[in-house]
Amino acid sequence: MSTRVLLGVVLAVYTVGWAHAQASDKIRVIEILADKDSRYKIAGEKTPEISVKAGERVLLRITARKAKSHNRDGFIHGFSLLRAKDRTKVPDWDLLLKPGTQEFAMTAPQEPGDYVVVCTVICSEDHEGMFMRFVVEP
Ligand SMILES: [Cu+2]
Repeated sequence: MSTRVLLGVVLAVYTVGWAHAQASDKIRVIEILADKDSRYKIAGEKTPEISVKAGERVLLRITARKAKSHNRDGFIHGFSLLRAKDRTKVPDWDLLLKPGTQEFAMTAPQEPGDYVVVCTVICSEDHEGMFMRFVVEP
């Protein structure tokens, strides 16, 4: 293979890789830890908080670590979104977590405002403290 052909191949592979990276950039990935101490955590944030645009598509990559207990189906934490003002559930945002890392492709609520993420599995005696602020911006 000549150097020129080889360069062409390298360039083609590079270009395809770049195009792929551009395409996947369109969906924002939000990494969350649902930890064994019954707390949500986001790397680099002292108080974890998620902020999205109304209707934005996001990929939640959630790693769950088992706390003291789990529910009958083996889920170790939950991840449910409620509207802050009346604590009503947001449709489709009612996730259950297994041990390990899992991904969920989600669409943010259309209504801007304050929301709260709550754990729906009684994961330990500290389960009530497992929540996180979630803001939808216009
Ligand atoms: Cu929990």
